[in-house]
Amino acid sequence: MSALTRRGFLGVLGGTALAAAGCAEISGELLRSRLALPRPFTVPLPIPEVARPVRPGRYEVTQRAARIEIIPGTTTEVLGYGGTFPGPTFDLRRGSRVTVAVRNELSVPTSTHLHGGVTPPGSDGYPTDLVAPGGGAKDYDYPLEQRAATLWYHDHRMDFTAPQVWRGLAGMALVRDDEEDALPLPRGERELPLMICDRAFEEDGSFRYPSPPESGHTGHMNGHMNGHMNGHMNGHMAAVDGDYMEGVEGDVILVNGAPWPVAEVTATRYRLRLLNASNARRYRLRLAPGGRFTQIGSDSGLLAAPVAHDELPISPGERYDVVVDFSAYPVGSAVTLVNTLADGPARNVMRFVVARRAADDTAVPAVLSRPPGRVAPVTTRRFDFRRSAEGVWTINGHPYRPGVPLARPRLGTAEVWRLSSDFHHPVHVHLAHFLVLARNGRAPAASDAGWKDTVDVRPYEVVDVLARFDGYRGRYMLHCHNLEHEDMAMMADFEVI
Ligand SMILES: [Cu+2]
Repeated sequence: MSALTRRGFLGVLGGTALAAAGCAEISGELLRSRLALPRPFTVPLPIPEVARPVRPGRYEVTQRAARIEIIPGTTTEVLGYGGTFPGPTFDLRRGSRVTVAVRNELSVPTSTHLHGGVTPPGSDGYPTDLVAPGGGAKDYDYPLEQRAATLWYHDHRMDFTAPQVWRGLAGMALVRDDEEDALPLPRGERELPLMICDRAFEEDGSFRYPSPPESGHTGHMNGHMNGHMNGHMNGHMAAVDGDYMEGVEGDVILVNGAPWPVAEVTATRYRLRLLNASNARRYRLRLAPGGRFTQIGSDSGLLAAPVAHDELPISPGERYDVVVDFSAYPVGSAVTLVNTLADGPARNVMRFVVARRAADDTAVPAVLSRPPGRVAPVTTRRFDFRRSAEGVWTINGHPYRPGVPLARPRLGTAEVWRLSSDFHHPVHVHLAHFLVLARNGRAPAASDAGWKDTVDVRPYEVVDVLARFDGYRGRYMLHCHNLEHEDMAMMADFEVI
């Protein structure tokens, strides 16, 4: 990147030059760890605890700081749901309403968003709907009137989502239903939730994150970045150093919070629920020495029929529900999940070791489910995701303006939303689920199949999605799920009327 900082580079040359420079698939700036990286494939894959209700329909979880061992031989202070990273996995059922009482014993405010949830607006984790630090609490109400799917939850605090998720405030939530239960898919120990994210570490094992010095303090509501106040209710504060405004990528890949873990598997089918929980890093996942992913589900539930992939691109916030058949490998094989977009240590994700044969009565049926069909859109709207000349990330030219909806879709209707972009912007829509209709006017990618809530919009791409507004009226949002972009104002409200 020569002597220019990346920020200067972008500012001078813009994204076209960035793409031309061969960085077309890279969506952030690498932050290197200051400690010796651990050897890959030595730490066993952890499986997060499953949250237990305190009584039927009610969970209680406390956000607190805790010291855990992530890099062997060091400890890391995490901000965790339940003091763990990842937080506990919520194993939920369609139509079984639950309340999750979140108590905040951290020193920073939080707002919890159930990503992929069809959730009433008051429980959706609006960025200014804060739970106060030092003991504040909020009951989040999740009716879960939605199809079985792999969801996740994470902090959504205004301007500080990126550093707070980086420090640990994320976990998975699985919704199950009768339709899915009736399928002969792998389950139990052969169903693995895999939260993939990258991090960097300081020499002492603490998380490394490029916060500017002033954001070490709290209560800086009158701070702002690049002079940009533009209707921002509480002023805009950069939680990340400007050199990293493209997004922060770490050099250590964690799966379920462990660096490049290894999982012993039997020579049978496994269901892998893949989640990219990274702030900015995109992955193109492959199996080495070879193999296929049989995709059975997307962000928002089971596909109508399975789709085979040699590789899967996954941008921040996206999920793929896949089956891998390890009987295709000789016993004793090492099967490595790799990211072909990265070189160096971050190319590895995790490893499976095929330990022994075992009986397998599972199958991937040719018909998986009956997802909701397409309905005719009532209108088309455009949302342009772009870095402004002033150096903030905007939607339709505006940095985030809380309370100013860019759209008012009607409950029960569908709309085409045309998403255009100057860079990598994984666009996430709250509440509404959508089908990808087209990329640059052409057919979507095979990996775009199914109902989704997050779509990878790449530099100079125009992606058309058909979004259904079902569930609730009220205030929701769409935003870029590159968390640094999100914090630098690439969000907008919409109101379902
Ligand atoms: Cu973005």
